[in-house]
Amino acid sequence: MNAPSAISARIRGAAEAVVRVSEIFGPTIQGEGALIGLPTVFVRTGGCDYRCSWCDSLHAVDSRYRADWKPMTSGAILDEVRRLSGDRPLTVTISGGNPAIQPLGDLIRQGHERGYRFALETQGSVSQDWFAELDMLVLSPKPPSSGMVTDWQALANCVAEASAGPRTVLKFVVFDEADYAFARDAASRFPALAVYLQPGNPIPEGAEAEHEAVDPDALMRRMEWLIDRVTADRWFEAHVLPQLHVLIWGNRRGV
Ligand code: MET
Repeated sequence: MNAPSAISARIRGAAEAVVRVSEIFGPTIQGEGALIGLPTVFVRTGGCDYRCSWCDSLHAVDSRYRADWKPMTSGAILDEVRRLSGDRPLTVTISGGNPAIQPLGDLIRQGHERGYRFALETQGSVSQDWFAELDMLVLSPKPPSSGMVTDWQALANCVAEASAGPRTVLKFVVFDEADYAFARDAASRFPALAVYLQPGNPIPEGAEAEHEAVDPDALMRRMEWLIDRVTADRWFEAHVLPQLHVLIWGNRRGV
């Protein structure tokens, strides 16, 4: 007779959803997109269904770092967020990896009870019903330079799950003309969503993704190119922003 214990194990499992966490750090500022400059604590989950060629967070993506990912309950994550923020509610940024493959509904609900807000960053390949409980959903479909292919139906499902809840925005990394064309096309499919564009941050030749070195001049030239591109096109709804954290800290982790 193992049915009751199987059921109680399931109930226990549901009550203690475990999230794979790569790192929790802050407070710092959100470095990019719609919430740029806003103080935040980052919760970075481990594991991703994508392998972007220029991934800047491989330590949260590549399974060779898997041993560093800690299984944490929602309660343990919230305790750490509260400790880091001195128990003063702020906007928590959930990133990854792809955080959409983790069970995060409990964390959002428990955090809301304490006054915390939640912004989630994902490529939009996986949707969850708890998207509706977020405060902001940042969908960041990956352009051709990433080597990934966007599943438009999956992205539309993400937008639909969030339609009654958070503010949803689109964020694009743009390295070249093909990426720019991709961003225009993707944005035209979701005309109600605000668009944030940022120039790509090339990982220097031979360097690891986590390497600190960046070339700020090259980044500014890409920024200028992107602004020229957007204004020449009269794409007046798009926001163009640099990655502020890269300008300040390079590719350093934990800031
Ligand atoms: N996968 C998420 C996104 O695409 C988190 C950042 S990418 C490492 O927005």
